[in-house]
Amino acid sequence: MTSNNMMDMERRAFMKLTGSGLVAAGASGLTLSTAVQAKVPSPKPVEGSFFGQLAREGYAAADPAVLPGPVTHSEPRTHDIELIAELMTAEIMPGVTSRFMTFNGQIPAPMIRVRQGDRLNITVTNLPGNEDAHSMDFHASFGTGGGAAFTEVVPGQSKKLSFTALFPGAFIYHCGVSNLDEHISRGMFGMIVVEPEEGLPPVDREFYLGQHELYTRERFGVPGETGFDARSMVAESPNYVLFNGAAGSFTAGALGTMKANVGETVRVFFVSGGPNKISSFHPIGNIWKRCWPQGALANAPLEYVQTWPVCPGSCFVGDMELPIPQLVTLVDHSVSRVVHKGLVAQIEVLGDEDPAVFSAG
Ligand SMILES: [Cu+2]
Repeated sequence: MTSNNMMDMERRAFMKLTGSGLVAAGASGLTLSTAVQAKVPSPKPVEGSFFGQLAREGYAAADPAVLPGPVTHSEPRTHDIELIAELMTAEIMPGVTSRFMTFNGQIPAPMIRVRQGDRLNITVTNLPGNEDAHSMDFHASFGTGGGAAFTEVVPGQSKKLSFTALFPGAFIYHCGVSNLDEHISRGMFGMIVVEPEEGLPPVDREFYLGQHELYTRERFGVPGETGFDARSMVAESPNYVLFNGAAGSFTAGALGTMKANVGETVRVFFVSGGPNKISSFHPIGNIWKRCWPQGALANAPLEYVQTWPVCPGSCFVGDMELPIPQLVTLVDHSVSRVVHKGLVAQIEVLGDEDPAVFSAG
């Protein structure tokens, strides 16, 4: 088989996965006729929970709409947080599985949300049935290795650390063992949001996405359990680049689109796990109306940004306005990762048309 044929095969597999394919979807090829008939209920923020909810059984993909709500307390609080390393077999796409490494059984790991000045008591547990040591590196904390030097746990072991969230921002946390590149690639990363004391501007709806690249022995879409491939990791040449550990994750043909209503402002909390690739994070068909590059929440946001490079080991917080019904297709604008490697997620915006904003034909 020629490499062209193989690329065609990947593209066909991917277009099947995403329904009518990225271009059609982004250009309103997916019908929104049902959109105007229903309104998406208001989100119910998760309070005090550091476990999310999976988008679908059999996947490790965290439901992007299940995340802790905005901080409401005005005095420092203490949070007890348990992060549990769990090896699990889950689907990347129908018929293709991987042995993922997770915290709390989801990718990305649970979003932790606190206020500047809060105290965090973290317990890191490595389940007895696991095979490898794990640890935790918090970019939100001072401390050697971000805490990784004190939290390395073998299977069956737990360790604790505490830190005060002294500075605001959206930060990654990730496994910090010596072969952390493999562990992050296999799913061990998440986000901690330290809200500034004055909080963040309110929005109507929030989503939580994490991007990472998965290095596998088998090419994209080859059925069966795909093994991890250290050689392609060292070459930084992944077969899969994924949002939340699934191919075509939040599209009609895969785990379903994210939903919002016309007139809402939505916020995307985005963590770039890497381990190696920068994400050129872009909303096709929309604009980052207001965003905090690299999750630097202590600074004034930028406005009307089309694409922002989010480094591995960093985060991004971006708000969008939704004036019309549409599909907003979130991508890394290194678009071969979208067409050939599975990286796409869509927000389906329901409501009434406004021809003054946009009309076709
Ligand atoms: Cu690990």
